[in-house]
Amino acid sequence: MTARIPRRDALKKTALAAAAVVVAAPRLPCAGAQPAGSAGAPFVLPPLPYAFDALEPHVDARTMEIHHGRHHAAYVANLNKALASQPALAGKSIEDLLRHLATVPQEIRTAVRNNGGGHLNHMLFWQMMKRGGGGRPRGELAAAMDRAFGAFEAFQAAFTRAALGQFGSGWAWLTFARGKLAIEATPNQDSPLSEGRVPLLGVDVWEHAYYLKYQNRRADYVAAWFHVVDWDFVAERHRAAGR
Ligand code: MN3
Repeated sequence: MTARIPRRDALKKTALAAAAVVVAAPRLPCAGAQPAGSAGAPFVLPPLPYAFDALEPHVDARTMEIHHGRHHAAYVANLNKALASQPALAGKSIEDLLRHLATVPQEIRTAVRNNGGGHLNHMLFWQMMKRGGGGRPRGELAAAMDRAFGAFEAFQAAFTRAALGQFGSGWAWLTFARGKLAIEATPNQDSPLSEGRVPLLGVDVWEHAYYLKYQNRRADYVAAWFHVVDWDFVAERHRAAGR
């Protein structure tokens, strides 16, 4: 009996330490600066900035666990594998690589486009969501969105149309370039950065992002996903991109 108490304490401490790691995980800086270790190959899988179940019930814990721990991890591993043959690219940020895909040697360009895009898209995606998110943007972003789309509801409808209209795997985005906000969709893991636009908000519409909970009901997933959007993060990216 007495022997069990220290063991339980030890287990409790281990659980607390693990929780502390999740809680203490720094939010990645947006636009430009990358955390040490993400600045160039080899790239690392950043920890989720919250627990797997933080976005329940809208995005389920099991999906988050597989999506982050397997899908995102695989993009990072395959990106590093591709870059291993190109020491000249070491030290380039993922944004640099994707912005200037044409300068990436042809033999690894598709791998960088797919896996590098997958890495950056998911790093952003985790940060674009939070527990207790949703609602509407505020401040300057809200004003800019009203100017661009008329009203938040009109933005939401157009963004949802882009997400549902993306045939097969891809993303729908709110992007920013040359002072203008736009809604667009990209196939696969293509980044708007490769087209010269800054992704401010994106929803992953690959089936791996929603199939466990929503099966073929992508529309239900997108509608639920709006409840976890971190508009403060989006506003920060908008500000950093130059408004
Ligand atoms: Mn995904």
